[in-house]
Amino acid sequence: NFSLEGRTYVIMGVANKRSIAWGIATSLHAAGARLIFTYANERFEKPVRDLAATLDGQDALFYQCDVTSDEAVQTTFDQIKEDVGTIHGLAHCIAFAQKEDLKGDFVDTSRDGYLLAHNISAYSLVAVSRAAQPLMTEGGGIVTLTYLGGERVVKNYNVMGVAKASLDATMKYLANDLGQHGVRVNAISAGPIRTLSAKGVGDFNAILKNIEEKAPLRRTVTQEEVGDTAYYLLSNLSRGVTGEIIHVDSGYSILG
Ligand code: 0WD
Repeated sequence: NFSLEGRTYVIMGVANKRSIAWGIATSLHAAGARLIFTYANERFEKPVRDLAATLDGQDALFYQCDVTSDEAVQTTFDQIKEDVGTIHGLAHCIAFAQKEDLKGDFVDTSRDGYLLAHNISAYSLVAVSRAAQPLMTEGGGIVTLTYLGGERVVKNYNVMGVAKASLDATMKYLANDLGQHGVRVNAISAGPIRTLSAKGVGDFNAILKNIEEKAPLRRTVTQEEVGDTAYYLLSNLSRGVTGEIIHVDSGYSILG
């Protein structure tokens, strides 16, 4: 039940070695899984291929998939179906908002900025789940990444917090739809981690420092720690768990 030998997982959202998606990739690889990587555009193809080449004995596959296009998402999963047939799960590690919407007052968010953040960060989970579910012929797991800013107001997180609230609800409705097909859908609420995307959030260093001072574990979390929880959620160990948000955040979310 611990091994992912003979199982295939799609990992969406590796931008570089700091990406949370990469932490998930290394955890699943260590458990014996076969990996399929998708990247948003050709700019990320080489970095993703180079990273995957560092995984010993991994025979990974690579596909371009811009999640803002339903056609691109469908084409990607059609191609994966043709190339490998069955998949056992998917990690959705994708989000985007305009930098100007990640500081100042939320009330100033433009309609375009609001829609863009929701399109890439929340709707994409619907599009991807719809396309991936038919490939999970032996059942499977879908994991997405969320953040505390969707549950409460976190300074500067603004429109991304509202998009994460939508993502959390999206995850639950999908869990209800896909459960009958043996597909479980869950989210990991990660504590702040320094990544490319995190750079866009205003005063991110202050957010990290606050965790080190106040979180029960008095430290921030790592990509690997998020990766190991994704491994749990994508393995049989969590077979009774769906529609759940697990906080991997040094306990910060329990604080008032
Ligand atoms: O503190 C953090 N870093 C946290 C991140 C705390 C809690 C949650 N998260 C979430 C993020 O919101 C996101 O959903 O984790 C997920 C992964 O984020 P990350 O690992 O922090 O960020 P990063 O390494 O930048 O990967 C995000 C990737 C993009 O990278 P770029 O360089 O383009 O920003 O999301 C992908 C892309 O690879 N992405 C897309 N993929 C397909 N189609 C698209 C798109 N249109 N747009 C962005």
